[in-house]
Amino acid sequence: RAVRTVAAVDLGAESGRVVRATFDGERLDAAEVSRFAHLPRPVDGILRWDLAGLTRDITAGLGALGTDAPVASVGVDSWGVDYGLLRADGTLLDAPTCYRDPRQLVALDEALATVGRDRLYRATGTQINEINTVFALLSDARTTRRLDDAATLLMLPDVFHHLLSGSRVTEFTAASTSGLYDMVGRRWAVELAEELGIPARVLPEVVPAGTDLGPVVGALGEGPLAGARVVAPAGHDTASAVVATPFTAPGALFVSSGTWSLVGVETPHAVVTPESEAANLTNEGGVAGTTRLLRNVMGLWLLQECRRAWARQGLQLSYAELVELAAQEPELRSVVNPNAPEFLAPGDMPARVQAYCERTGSPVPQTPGAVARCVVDSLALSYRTTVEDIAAVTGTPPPAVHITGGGARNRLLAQATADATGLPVHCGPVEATALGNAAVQLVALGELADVAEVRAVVARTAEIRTCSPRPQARWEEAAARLRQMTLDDDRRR
Ligand code: LFR
Repeated sequence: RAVRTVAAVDLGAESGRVVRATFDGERLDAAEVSRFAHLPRPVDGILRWDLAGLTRDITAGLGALGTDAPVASVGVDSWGVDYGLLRADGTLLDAPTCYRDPRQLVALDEALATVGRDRLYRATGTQINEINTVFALLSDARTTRRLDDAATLLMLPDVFHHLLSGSRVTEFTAASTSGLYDMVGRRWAVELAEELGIPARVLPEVVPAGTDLGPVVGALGEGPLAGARVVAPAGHDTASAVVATPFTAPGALFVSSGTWSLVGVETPHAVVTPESEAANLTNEGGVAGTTRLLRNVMGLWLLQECRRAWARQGLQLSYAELVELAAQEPELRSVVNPNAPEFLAPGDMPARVQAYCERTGSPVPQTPGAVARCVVDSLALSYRTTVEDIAAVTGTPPPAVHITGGGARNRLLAQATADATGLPVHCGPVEATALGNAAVQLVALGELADVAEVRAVVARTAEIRTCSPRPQARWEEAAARLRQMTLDDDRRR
């Protein structure tokens, strides 16, 4: 059987990569062709992504694919919620804004005052979270003139699909992160947009994952991508990661672990009930009609921001060194609510963790190892309370946990997750997102049958490590403390 090659562009909030994926009928392998760091910066008073830099780095990465093996197709996935705006002539209006801008919290309050929490949740099935697109658009409408000239909104992966092929549509999984898409009715929540003063005319046609968006155009269409199609994968990175999660049992929990930890289960339908609303669980679109019922738990962002803060003070610690130091610290000494609002924006994260401990009466962690231990334990505890909330809403406790993404390398976090949840934790694949992106392209090309086959192929190809739980009463007590802190933080919001 001939080997099929596709290119997956996977954009994370801190770095992006271009991956060459090959399928030989047995194995699905991913080889990184290039990786590039990027950072949002303020432009015109709003934190924005470096669109020009990303475009340059993606173009260079695709150029480096080489011409040895023909590339059948290319697709882009990225973090959710952010978007670009096209003018009527198809040019991009300006650089896409970043969901970590404090303007979004202001807009969230305005939306709550305008239509209320129930309306926002019931019209969409999306958790109320300041990062959602709807709040950025509300802020655009009320504080800028951006929307005056905007003809079409494209979710971020589709901004790059547009640059590659000229397409002007948005893929479903990406649209589902907006907080403006009705996950039950499967259409834009047009009425909600209008009630909020967001012009519904900018909301584009939505297409399913696996849609052929046309040939690669322009200079790129003449290099390694000559003859290649642009095929929309599951544009939302979390959706791509879950496609390539080799679940060992029905109803198992996924933790897609990168900048964020997305903690949830795959369900056949959106779950929009008073219970899911009270638990603020979100419904995100998956491939082949599925939904992910999940919560955004803070992720490795906390450790990455800590590393950046220490580096500014002259202390360079690799990620692995930091985890090593944390492993030497006693567990559960200090616990924070990792989802507290003060941890969202970039800044001096060790100081914020210390201040949180001080305020809530935990011993204040003094060393990098102690701060990192506190973060790891707190994340694991937050996974546990999310498991409990999901089980209460679905009525089915998950039998196991699958951690994918960069966090699947962190053994300390995996063991803490097993201990906190009392469940076996399977780690891997680390490159789930790129594999899932490629796999959906391969399904569209007719090389793989469906998601079940994708998962079977990933299970045979990837290296999966399992941690067994060592349940202890201390995790119970700590989880109760986390629940209390979460209630207090929600009251402070
Ligand atoms: C993960 C992710 C989450 C989304 C957050 C912000 O990378 O896509 O799913 O909620 O980033 O976009």
